[in-house]
Parts: sequence; C-alpha cells; structure tokens
Amino acid sequence: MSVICDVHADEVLDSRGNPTLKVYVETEMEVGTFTVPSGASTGKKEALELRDGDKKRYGGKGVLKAVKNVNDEIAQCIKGMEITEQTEIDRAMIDLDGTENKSNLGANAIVGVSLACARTASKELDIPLYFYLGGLSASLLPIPMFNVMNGGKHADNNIDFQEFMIMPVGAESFREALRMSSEVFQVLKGILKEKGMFSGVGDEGGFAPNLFSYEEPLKLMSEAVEKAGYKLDKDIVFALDPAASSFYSDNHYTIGKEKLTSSEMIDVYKEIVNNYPVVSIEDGLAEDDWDGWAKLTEDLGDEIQLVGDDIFVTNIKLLEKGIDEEVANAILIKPNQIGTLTETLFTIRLAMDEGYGVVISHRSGETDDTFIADLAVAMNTGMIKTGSVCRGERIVKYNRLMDIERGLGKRGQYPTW
Ligand code: 2PG
Ligand code: MG
Repeated sequence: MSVICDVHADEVLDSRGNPTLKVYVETEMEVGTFTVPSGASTGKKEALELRDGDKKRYGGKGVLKAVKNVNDEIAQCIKGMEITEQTEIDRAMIDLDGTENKSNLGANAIVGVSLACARTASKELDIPLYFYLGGLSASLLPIPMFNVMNGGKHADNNIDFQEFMIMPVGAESFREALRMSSEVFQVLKGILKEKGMFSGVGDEGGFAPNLFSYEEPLKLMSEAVEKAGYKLDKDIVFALDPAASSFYSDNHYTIGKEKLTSSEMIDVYKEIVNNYPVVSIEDGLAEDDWDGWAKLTEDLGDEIQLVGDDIFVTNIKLLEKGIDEEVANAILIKPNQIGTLTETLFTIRLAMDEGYGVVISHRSGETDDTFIADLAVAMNTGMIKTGSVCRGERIVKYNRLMDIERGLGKRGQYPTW
C-alpha cells in the first residue's frame, strides 16, 4: 500500500445551502473524498463544528478556518503515513488537536480527513467501501427509517416532534423496502393534497404541514400505509425522533400549550405506543434528563427500542455511562458527532457487545456523500436513518444501498424486526 502524499479541503455547500468541507486525501495511486454533513438539533456534547464567525461571509457560517486546518496542520501531520493505518492516522489527528471536543482543529476538519482516508484506502485496494470497513462478514442490509413527516427544528411548521418515520419491516429485501416506502410516501402526499394541507417538505424530505397534535401525523401515516395497500404493524411500523432536548427547559417539556414533567412525557409515549405501531423512539427525553431517561427505559425499554442521540452523541464515555445507568437500549451513530472513524467504530462495537441496537444516521444538513450507507452494511447494524423518500442528498444513500445489495448477491440479507 502507498502513503498519503496530499491532503486538502475545499469549502462547498450542504443541502441547506450552508458551507461545509469537502476533503480530498491522495496517495500516488488514488484520491478519495468525504463531504461533511452538519446538524441543526445538535447535542451539547458533540465534538465542535468549527465555523469562521465572520459575519461578512455566509452570515458567520463559513468554514475557511477548518479548510486551512486541513490544508496546513493536518496535511503536514499525516503526509507520509500508510493510507490503511486508519487508527494511527486518527490518533495523530486527535493528538494534534489536543482538546476533548476537537475544538482546536474542528471536528468537521478531522472527520472529513478521517473518512476520506478510508475511502482512498478502499479505492486503492479496489474493493467496495463496505468490504474495506467490514470484511467478509459485512452482509446485513439495514432496515431504513424513512422520515416522512418533519417538525421541530427541521421545518417551519408547528409540529413539536422532529421526525415521524416509517420502517418497512415486512419487506424481503432492501430494494422492496424502498419501493414500499416510496409508494406510501406518494400516497401520503395525495392525502395531504386532498385535505388541503401543505405538501412541501422539510430539511430531511418529510412533509411539513401545520398540524395541531403529535397524533395527527401518526393518523395520516396510518391512513397512507393502508391506502397504499400495506398492513400496519406487519408490513410497516413507525419510529419517532421527538428530539426532546429542543423542547425541554426548566425541567419541563413544552408540547403545544402544555408543560409536562418527564413522567407525564413518558405517559404520552405509553399512550402513543398503545395506539400506534411505534416500535422505536429516539431522544424521547432531553440530553440533560438522565433520571427521566432511566425511568423511560425502565417503563418502556422491554417493549420498544429507545435510541439515544443527543444523550450519547456517538461518544463512548457517554455510552458507558448509559450502560451503567441502564439508560436507552439503542444508540444513534453519527460520525461527525465524535470526529473520527476509529472512535465511531469503537462506539458501535461497545454498543453491540452490550446488546444495544445501533442506528447509523445522516444529519439534517447533508451532502451527496454515501459513506454512511457503506458503514451500516460494514458493521451489520441492521438499521439506518437517512431521511425521507425524496431529496437527492437522502436518496443517494438509499440508491447506494441498492447497489450494495446487488453487489452482495446471495450473501446479502435484509433483517427481520
Ligand atoms: C437527529 C438528526 C438527524 P440533526 O436529530 O437525529 O435526523 O438531526 O442532524 O439536526 O441533529
Ligand atoms: Mg435525533
């Protein structure tokens, strides 16, 4: 294998039209890239996304400092290293940064280089990225969680919960899962139009009409599933990401005009689970509400999947705390929350060893990069959430998964729920 001979970055735009980095890592034989995504409902303990703060450019959101960090310090540090020495490369960048949250060089700079290295290595070996990351055991396609209705910080409507998702658990292959969900999505659009509701979409491609309770999206989705000819609970089930940190303050959750305690919020979820085929709730409670989370897990953890996003931020220390305190039973994985591929893989492995579910995830501000599709298959996580069944930056990941499924042939499997 050859060594890294050049590393550079460029300032490009993400799906919301905000600046982000595209990183190029070159060896003598190949060049691989990674284009970095960006969140809106970010956890407080995420690794730091470095932005310029220069109000004269992109309202302060430029990333020229992070680009410079890639082009100068990081490039100098890792040039000459073997492209396949992922752990050493990531370690070198972590040491070079020297902070707990990568605030010196920027997690956006570091994650861009880290993931681009893996892609360059896979290209040099001339094998698919999922095979480079996961080897022969990489064979499980993920059940997708399609975010068909958007609220919270991802849409300018009045829905408090951020994501209402459909999971095609009754499909026999990923390709079929995608077809079923696309059909439901188009039927849902028709229903919204019929009812005179706004059928424009939010940041992740889900519909974003104004609705007056968290139940209305679930009702509309149920109607769409049945009208599309599928059986609720059998072919298609639901998942939620309320992203509760975004409506939590002073120990209370504000839903519409009501202010609820953690226990009252848990009661809301119990009712939802009783009335609708909701099998997974992510960030049902806020990142600072660890006691509430423990109670939520005790009350609902045997019945449904409880996914920690803001509370764990892909950070192995926070996941360890969660395991100790019996908080959640699954984790959302976003490489840019922690900043390197190596740390991401360690967090995934710990979660799996401890029997936690693992959902690989996009960010609300995305790019045309498909790395996470390969990551989900590589690690056999069996679940991915990467937006709705529309918008190019989401669809490109789903299309990549169909490519992977075709490439795997008989070795590929679609999970049962
Ligand atoms: C989430 C994500 C992705 P964001 O909360 O799970 O859907 O949103 O990227 O804005 O943090
Ligand atoms: Mg979330």
